[in-house]
Amino acid sequence: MPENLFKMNAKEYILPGSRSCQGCGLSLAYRFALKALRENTIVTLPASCLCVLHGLYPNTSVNIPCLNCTFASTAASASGIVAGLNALNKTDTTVVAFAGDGGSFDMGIQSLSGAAERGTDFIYVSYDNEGYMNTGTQRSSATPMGALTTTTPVLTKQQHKKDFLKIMEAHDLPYAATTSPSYPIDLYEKFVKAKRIKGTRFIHIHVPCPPGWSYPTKDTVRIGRLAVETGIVVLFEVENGKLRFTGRSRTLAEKGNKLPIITYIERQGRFKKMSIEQLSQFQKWVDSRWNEFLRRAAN
Ligand SMILES: Cc1ncc(C[n+]2csc(CCOP(=O)(O)OP(=O)(O)O)c2C)c(N)n1
Ligand code: SF4
Repeated sequence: MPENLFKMNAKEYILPGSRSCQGCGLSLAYRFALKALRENTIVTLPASCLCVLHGLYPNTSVNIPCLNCTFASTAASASGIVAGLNALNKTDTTVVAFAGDGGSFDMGIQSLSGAAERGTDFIYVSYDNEGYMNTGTQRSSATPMGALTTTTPVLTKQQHKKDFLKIMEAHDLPYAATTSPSYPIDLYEKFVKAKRIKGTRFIHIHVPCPPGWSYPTKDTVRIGRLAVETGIVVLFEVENGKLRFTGRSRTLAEKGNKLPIITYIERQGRFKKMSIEQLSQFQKWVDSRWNEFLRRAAN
């Protein structure tokens, strides 16, 4: 395991010329994930910002094999690739499905649930920029309460984010984890570990998005860190049902010094119409989830 960034795989799998926005949290996350996965990886992905990052045929900015699939079939296409590799007796290839929150929390959930129930041998990654960003910032079930989107333009989103990890945990996975590109070593280590495990592995990555969240492009890493510092995003992994905090979240859990969520909210234009009532509801929701994590990690 690398103790610092210089100990990571030095090879780059995203080439110059990616079409993602300046300051994109997804491109950071993808860069470190591919470094951890290395060669002998096949990625399947639906329409999304990741698809845009990959580029337009016949050009691509990514030098690993990939399949473009439809939203509803992401995990089903991974199952097909796994079956094909098995038929060819190729046991050294890692199959990875990489979809956005819209493609996972909303549109891809049924094929993902089916593949997870069958224990398909693949890694499913849900990268979460908390909206349908590629098509112009529409609300998804992963958008947090109080955020403005183009489909919640006046009153902001009224519901809390869907707890997708709980849904995935209900499938009794051998490995499920959350991570953030603001903590690249945490992210890298989780992919290295997931690659070694058999069966369906699930990784959720919180990826800050400057145009969708309305903050300066230079602040991506800071915004991702504040999400963790406030406990809105909790870094953890669940192996065979046992939850453990990782990285910065472990320190916060030990020291009990997480920040109030306003330090994260006030830096993003998407929350500019959030009401005081919503702010207080959001804080209560974060505190209650955090306490639940503390209880689970103690058992
Ligand atoms: C069945 C279907 N519905 C709608 C679209 C249009 N579409 C393309 S990308 C996208 C947004 C995807 O959002 P998400 O999965 O969260 O990924 P992001 O764009 O945020 O990376 C939509 C709605 C489509 N390609 N296929
Ligand atoms: S819209 Fe957001 S997630 Fe999509 S490429 Fe731009 S910064 Fe990245």
